[in-house]
Amino acid sequence: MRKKWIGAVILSVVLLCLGGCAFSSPEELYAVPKAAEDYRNLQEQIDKVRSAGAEYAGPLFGTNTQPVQLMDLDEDGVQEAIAFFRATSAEDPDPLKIYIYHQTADGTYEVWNIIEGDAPAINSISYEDLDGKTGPSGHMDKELVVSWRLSDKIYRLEAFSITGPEVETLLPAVSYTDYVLWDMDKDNQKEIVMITLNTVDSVYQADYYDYQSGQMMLRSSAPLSGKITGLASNTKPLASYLYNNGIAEPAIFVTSNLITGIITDIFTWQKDKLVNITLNPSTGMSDDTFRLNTSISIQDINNDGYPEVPRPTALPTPDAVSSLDFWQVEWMQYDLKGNPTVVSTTYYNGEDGWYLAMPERWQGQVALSRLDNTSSGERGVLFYPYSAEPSEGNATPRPFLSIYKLTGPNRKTRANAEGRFVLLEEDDVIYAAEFHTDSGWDCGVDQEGLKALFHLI
Ligand SMILES: [Ca+2]
Ligand SMILES: [Ca+2]
Ligand SMILES: [Ca+2]
Repeated sequence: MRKKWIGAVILSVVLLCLGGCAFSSPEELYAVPKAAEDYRNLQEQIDKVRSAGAEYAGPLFGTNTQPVQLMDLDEDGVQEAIAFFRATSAEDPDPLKIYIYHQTADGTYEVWNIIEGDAPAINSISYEDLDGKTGPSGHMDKELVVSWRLSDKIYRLEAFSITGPEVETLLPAVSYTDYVLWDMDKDNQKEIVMITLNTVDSVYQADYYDYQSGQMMLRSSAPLSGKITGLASNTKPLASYLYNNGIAEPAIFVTSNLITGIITDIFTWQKDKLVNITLNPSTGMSDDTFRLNTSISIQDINNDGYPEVPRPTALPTPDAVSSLDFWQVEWMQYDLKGNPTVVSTTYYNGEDGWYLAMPERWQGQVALSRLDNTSSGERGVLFYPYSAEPSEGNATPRPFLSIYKLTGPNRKTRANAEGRFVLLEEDDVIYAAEFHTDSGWDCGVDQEGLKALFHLI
């Protein structure tokens, strides 16, 4: 077979520069290093397209952004080459071209097909099995899912099946806001779930496209929460699982902005329908997942493989002025009916990159404040005993615990200063803590206990 690796990379550099592409390294242009002869054969074909008036135009986002990608689309054991170009002529009505090359038995490449698009750029490309068909190798062959980028906010999704020199359109271009490929119905093929937010026509929904008799068919739709203003910019739609009676159920978590905060809709496939399991039918909103704090993301906080949705509540400060600086977070797991369970409660310090699992007896009983000394590389959080009832007299509250993030020189000395002990040490950061016995409150946790409660984000 074609396994002449030696010298391939060096030769590639030379050939690429000869090809007139002095700006990009071969790693940027090619998905996988290739044997020298194969590379030359492919480059010959690519040069033909370029010299006829085209430039490289790889997808802008996603995991596959090189302008030349190698992928065994038909699963016959030989990789196809997929090359992305933009015609330089302004006359071309379909300037974007996706060339699909097949490697023949003698090692040369021939054009199998060309997919063309009328858009300024390709947003992303994915190779996934959508139709459940297998290639000669017995593995599932791969379909092409292309996102055409019409503008900053307008994308169209199109899916193609490549069976030898034949290209079939499985999904004609559909406008969308975001999409996820995920096996929602557990038949080992991925479906397309498209999220559409159209504030002009008030369309806020998720659409489920599944393969049926040669097409990706729209089989079911479910509403997102009403009143959303857009998808959250720091949390992409997440394809994962719910834990339901001991079984992992596929689910998609979509987090969106509201004027006052964020909200998460969770979609599952149940009884041949796409269901927004968190949606409260009487309000049209996933009220239970609403949160003011937009900076704490969905994550698998307890490392059990299932993501949890954060439910943050502001913690008080010692002078009882509720601030929005300190957050206690209940981490919620949802079952298929949309019923939540709290799997963990933490004080979450996103700024300093750590969180502390909150012992039950602390909940509702502690207040927090900061003591930062940035010039010496010290960021501290102080924990105080707290009662919602106003206390008698004006005694200054004393903290029962301090947790420090220490950086800079002599951090080791500071971590081991009188009363302090190390919680966790990294390359250039030490997390340390100190119990203060004069607070008058027994927090019920010792050094080892605190180390067990302390985690990095
Ligand atoms: Ca192939
Ligand atoms: Ca499926
Ligand atoms: Ca989890």
